[in-house]
Amino acid sequence: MGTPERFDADVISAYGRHLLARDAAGVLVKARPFGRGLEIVCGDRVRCERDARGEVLAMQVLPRTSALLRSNARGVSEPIVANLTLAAVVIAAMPRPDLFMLDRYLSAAASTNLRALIVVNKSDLPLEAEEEAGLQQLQALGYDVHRVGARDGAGLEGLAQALAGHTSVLLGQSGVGKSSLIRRLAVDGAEALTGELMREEEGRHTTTASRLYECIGGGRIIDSPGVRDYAPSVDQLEPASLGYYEVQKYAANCRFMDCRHLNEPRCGVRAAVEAGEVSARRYESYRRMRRLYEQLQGERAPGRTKR
Ligand SMILES: Nc1nc2c(ncn2[C@@H]2O[C@H](COP(=O)(O)OP(=O)(O)OP(=O)(O)O)[C@@H](O)[C@H]2O)c(=O)[nH]1
Ligand SMILES: [Mg+2]
Ligand SMILES: [Zn+2]
Repeated sequence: MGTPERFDADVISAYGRHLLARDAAGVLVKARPFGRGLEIVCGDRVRCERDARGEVLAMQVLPRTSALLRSNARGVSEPIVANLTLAAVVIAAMPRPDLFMLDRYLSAAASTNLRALIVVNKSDLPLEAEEEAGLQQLQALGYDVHRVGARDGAGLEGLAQALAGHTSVLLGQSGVGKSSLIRRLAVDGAEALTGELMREEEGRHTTTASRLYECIGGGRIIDSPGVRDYAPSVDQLEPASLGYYEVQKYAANCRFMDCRHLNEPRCGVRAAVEAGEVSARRYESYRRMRRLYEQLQGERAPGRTKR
């Protein structure tokens, strides 16, 4: 037998040790990682080898331009998706949004210089006043909020335009309609199974693995499984502001350079909260994030390093 055929491919989906990749010609190939040490996620680019029996092995993960990480329960960082340029966090009136979780996604994105935007799906269902106010505060901070309806198609052109040219990921709680949006936004999105489709059969369908699609407006879009919670990676969080823009801004007024903006005297961030320039909810969110950050750092066994 001659030397194995070598080629690079994009990972469309990774589920356990099952990889679906696309080669330069656009052909989908099934592959599996070579050895145990490779951590391959949706969006990765891998160097492959096809052996004599036609089996494809991913030998190496090519350097990532970016990755969104999470902390697992032990405080260890794990990649969720790779090589993305934009994180779109999806919320909806149902299930009831967790704005603190939204903040944690936004702070992870900001900490890693990833563009972030907020998608409010199910525009046919109104949000509670409290959540509406929270969104307006985020908008005032500079986050774009897209109000869309996957069911009736409202606002989707604007969203497709915002995603054009990006590799984006849809993130958020289970049931907010990420896969339903993919079915509208991706040229090849018909395969995205949504709760609605499955209801005809039995129960609800929930996405089990991230999958990359081609976006109608250009660019690529990744559907991801819904989550109950999200904890950013301590390796990725910007330690001073934790990715909270208003903290970054008002920290310039703090008395101490290493102020954590909790109980320190003459804190510029707390002063801004008292003056009504920073929202009390976002400040509370920052405090929770600071506690989470310190807890995750503490939970790490000494000497444990990122895999
Ligand atoms: N009323 C309303 N319902 C919607 C809309 N978009 C999606 N849904 C419904 O929301 C439910 C969940 O949709 P999915 O697309 O499966 O949600 P998901 O975010 O992909 O869920 P996971 O895969 O579990 O993370 C389905 O019953 C959809 O029909 C909308 O614009 N309006
Ligand atoms: Mg889904
Ligand atoms: Zn401070």
